[in-house]
Amino acid sequence: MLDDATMIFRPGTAVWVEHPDLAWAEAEVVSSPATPSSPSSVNIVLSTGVKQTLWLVGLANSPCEQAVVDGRKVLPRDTEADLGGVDDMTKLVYLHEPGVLCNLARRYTLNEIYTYTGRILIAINPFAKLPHMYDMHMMEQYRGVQFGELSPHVFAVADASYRAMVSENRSQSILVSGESGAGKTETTKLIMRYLTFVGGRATGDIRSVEQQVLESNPLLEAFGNARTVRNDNSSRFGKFVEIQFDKSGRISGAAVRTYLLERSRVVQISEAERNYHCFYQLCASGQDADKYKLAHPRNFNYLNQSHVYELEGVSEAEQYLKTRRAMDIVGICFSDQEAIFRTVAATLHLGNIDFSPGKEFDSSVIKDEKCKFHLQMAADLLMVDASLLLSTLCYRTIKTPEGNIIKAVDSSAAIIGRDTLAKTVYARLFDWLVDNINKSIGQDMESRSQIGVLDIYGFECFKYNSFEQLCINFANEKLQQHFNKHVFKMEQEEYKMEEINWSYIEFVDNQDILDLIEKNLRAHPRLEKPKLSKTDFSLSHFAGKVTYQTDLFLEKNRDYVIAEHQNLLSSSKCSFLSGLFASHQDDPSKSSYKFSSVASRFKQQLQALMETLSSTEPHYIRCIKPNSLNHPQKFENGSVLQQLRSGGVLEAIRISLAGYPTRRTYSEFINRFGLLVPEHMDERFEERSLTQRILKQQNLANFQLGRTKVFLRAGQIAVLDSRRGEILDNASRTVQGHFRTFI
Ligand code: AOV
Ligand code: MG
Repeated sequence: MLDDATMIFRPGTAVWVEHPDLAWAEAEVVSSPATPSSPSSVNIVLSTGVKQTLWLVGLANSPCEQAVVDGRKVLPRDTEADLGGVDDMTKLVYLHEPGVLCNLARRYTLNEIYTYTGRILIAINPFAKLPHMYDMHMMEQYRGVQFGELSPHVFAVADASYRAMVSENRSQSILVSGESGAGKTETTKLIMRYLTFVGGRATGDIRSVEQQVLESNPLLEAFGNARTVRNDNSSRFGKFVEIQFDKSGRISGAAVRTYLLERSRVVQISEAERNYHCFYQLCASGQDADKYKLAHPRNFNYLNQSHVYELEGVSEAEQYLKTRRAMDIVGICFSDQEAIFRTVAATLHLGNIDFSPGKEFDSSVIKDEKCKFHLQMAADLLMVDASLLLSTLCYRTIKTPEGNIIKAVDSSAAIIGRDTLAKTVYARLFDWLVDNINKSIGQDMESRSQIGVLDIYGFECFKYNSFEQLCINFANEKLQQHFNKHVFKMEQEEYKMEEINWSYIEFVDNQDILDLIEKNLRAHPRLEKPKLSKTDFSLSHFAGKVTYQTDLFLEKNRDYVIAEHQNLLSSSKCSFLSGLFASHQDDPSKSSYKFSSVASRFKQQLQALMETLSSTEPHYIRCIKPNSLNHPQKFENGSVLQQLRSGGVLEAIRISLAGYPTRRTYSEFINRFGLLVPEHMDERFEERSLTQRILKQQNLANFQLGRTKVFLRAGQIAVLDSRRGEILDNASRTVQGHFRTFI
């Protein structure tokens, strides 16, 4: 926000005012506050378009409304801003919330979906295919071109990271974030496509490293993406892909790391959502579906909890073939492919095994003949003994000092056991796919430089927030800290380059909340316990306050395989399946009996990720979802603002505001403000000293003169603009006066 004392509310000044629907609305000052140094109330008139909306939404009685507003909620507006917007926010005359928002909205209308904020790329989801935006010609255009020379583009970021890696021999990372449906995965794929374009060998080999890297995407999406209410192709896991390059800048290997796959979806889906795509693909696969006795998804418990079976514009049968093709390219042999889909089919049959209460107390029996069929099918496909599968589900072994006791479980416990088995098998299958992709593509151990691309869930705040949201938001706090440090460093570098003094910039970081989550949730200003609930707690994250419900925390945090399930699956005659469950027995540190927690594993993974990232030069892409309907050309101010806030873009601007947010080359400055010193404009002037003269003459002191630019503190440019406005007004009045005398 601007420095109140220096903000001048001269009548006629163009301003932004806070607005309940539009976030910020255009207005003009009618009369100044009593004392300019404490502008508690300012009389403004809303601009024509806004008046109309106020009137239509019933906030005003007539379309021409004046209002008295709190002066602290009024910010200066640049009336000379280009209607097409600026391609870099740092070029804005006023770098503040409404300025940023209005710039993005103007650009979005023109299908300019990319905008820079310095080195950060903001990408607004167009929800439509933009012609030629990502074709070969476009990739060629961006190749080797200085960052900032062409219009902002995801290819420009990819190219800058590639060139920096080649020339400086330093690893790079591109961090893509944003809320669900904002376009992270699509952006990540475009980056990978660009990197394989500049770093590929162009051999035409269908199983080249770069093809394998690209094909890992559809494969992981088939098994790890699903339809949610927010996104038809929502990634249900986080992903970090490291592409390795050899000395000559050619791709020589790659590694994929994944984070926190949502396991619960395998057995439970909400209305309007779907299970993982692979289930529907297999059901639509024709011969293969027949082979595994599959039918329409509506026949399976794990799929029919929601009534959405199809996705708009998607043929599951075609997708199945694409997944198979991706498996071929990635190097999964035919027999493994068969085993994978057999396991997927087995999971569906498993979900149809229902239980009824048994004759004895707290026991269960299989419900009916249909369920017996599914039991047999599941056992056949998993290649395990059907009676062992049944007893695994209906009985539990309890260890006692006197020996093992076998105890029957009731039908609801049998169903929970069945679901746990399905989730375990699926999670292992997914991990196997990731491991296999890594083995098949191969790691280049000699590679000294890599480019890592991170596609990770953004900050989440729902009505009901559970364990997953805490993990996700914790990850975002970590990444935010990394981001802030980087933005701060970049600012300092610019000051250093311009040889100005920057030592007194304050920097607030979020270490306190990281400590709070990581170490212990003890009394802390950022922690609140709602009075009416024993189990809830709220955390004030950098992006806003979130209340977490802890009832399922313990259960969701458990990460071990039940001994009976381990025994059953390791007895499978299918070597693929027994392999999935065998390796852990050999490795005592990974013993499936040992209790471990999802949170501790995630924390470790995150730590490793942060270490990797800190050894790289980062590039940031913030994806923004312009509206909740996933429609093109619809820009919702409030929601975009919230995303800019949670993506740290406003934080970056805040850091910038704490220093010298306005920086102009001397000639730009003189073009705009030269008229303040007309007496000097005729002389042959030196730009730097003339700039100094203008600022001194206006009694401004909060500025620094760099080598090529002048740096101004927040609020200074508003003062200059206000003086400039006065001069222009006087000049036009004089002209009008002359004109009147003339006629
Ligand atoms: P996400 O990765 O950020 O969500 P996606 O990358 O899956 O979001 O994007 C969602 C949808 O938006 C895509 O399926 C496309 O239809 C559309 N889209 C995104 N980017 C573009 C683009 N550049 N051009 C055209 N359409 C685009 V999630 O994975 O849900 O957090 O968990
Ligand atoms: Mg995604």
